[in-house]
Amino acid sequence: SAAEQSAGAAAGGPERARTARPALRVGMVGYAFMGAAHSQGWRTVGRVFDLPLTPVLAAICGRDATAVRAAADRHGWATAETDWRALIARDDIDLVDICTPGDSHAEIALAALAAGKHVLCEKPLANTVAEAEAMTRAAEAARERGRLAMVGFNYRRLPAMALARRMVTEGRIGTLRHVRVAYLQDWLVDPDFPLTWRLRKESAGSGALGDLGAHAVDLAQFLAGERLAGVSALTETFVRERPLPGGPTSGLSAVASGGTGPVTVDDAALFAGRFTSGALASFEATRYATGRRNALRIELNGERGSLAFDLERLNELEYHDGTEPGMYAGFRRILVTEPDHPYLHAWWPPGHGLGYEHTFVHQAHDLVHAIAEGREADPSFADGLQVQRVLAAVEESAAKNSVYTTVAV
Ligand code: SOE
Repeated sequence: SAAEQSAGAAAGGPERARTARPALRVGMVGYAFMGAAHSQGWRTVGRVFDLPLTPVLAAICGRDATAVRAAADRHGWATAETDWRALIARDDIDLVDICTPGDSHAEIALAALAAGKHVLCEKPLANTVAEAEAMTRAAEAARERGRLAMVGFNYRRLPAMALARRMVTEGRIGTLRHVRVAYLQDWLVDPDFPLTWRLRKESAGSGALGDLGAHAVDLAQFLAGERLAGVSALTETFVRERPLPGGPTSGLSAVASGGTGPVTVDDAALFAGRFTSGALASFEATRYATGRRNALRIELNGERGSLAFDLERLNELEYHDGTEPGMYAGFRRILVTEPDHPYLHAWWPPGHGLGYEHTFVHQAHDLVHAIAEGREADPSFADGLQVQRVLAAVEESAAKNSVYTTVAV
């Protein structure tokens, strides 16, 4: 219990035990937005949760020696490398965490798995289905040697989403009929926003589709507990030419320099999908929803009830129990901050909510447990591959003006 934990800590119990646990030495490639988020996860997880292995922030890697050294100091990494191959060659690294743009995921993951490392790879798993297939084959071979490969769909680790999954499993909404997901951002509304890597097919694979739609698809499949068997889609690129970026980008912001270049990815994707059970889903992913900064909304409707979630109110989950008498029924708000809610026993007293960054702490928590307990990583590279297949089907369907396109499940 929480009380036992704090009593133990006061007596030096878990604190002593924690340091005596074997280390899991992490080497991370990339140090921008996701690098900072993953650093936060690795740095914090062992201080909050009582883990079977102790994550050690052993090395961070990036091409710019000065910038990566500064990132190491800021985020608490012991050493810095400028070549990911050198990082992977080190025998004091157990796990490689890939936080680079999609065009290098496959190469780094394949090399890390071949070198006997565990791997955590940011979403989307790769830029193409072929790359994701090769990564999944390598992950399956590595699994036989006791190495795990996980894809970073962090929103599964929101306590409200983990609770929603539990409620679906418990039958609280009954047979699923609909899933409705919208992942809305607005950082591209300005046509003068520069042409950063996220807007180029060769670096990002796709646009809003792979960046936001991948989360939407993974979350929908995770909550439903089943896969999409086909989609019908529309995509659009609203601004086709943008200023070239000058200097470093930070987070989602960047500075323009002279000249312009073509946008080679989608700005928005809209698609309908059918689950293997026949339940229907709708998806919207856009970077042009003015005023919606990072709004991920998802609703599930089942024969017995419904669940609804909004990332802008991430400590809340709405639940309608359709079996209650109509007179008194209606959506009610579950405040997901109780110690019995997923992940929350280790955090604050009830009502003292969590935020975006905690998803990365929980992701690290789940991966450490899977490694220590010899379980399959969840979501695995095979799950990441299946999302990639859905993204490819969306592109194929959109190219054929929304012709229904099946997905291999
Ligand atoms: C940018 O759209 C982005 O940082 C995504 O790449 C992340 O996956 C998402 O969590 C937040 O928005």
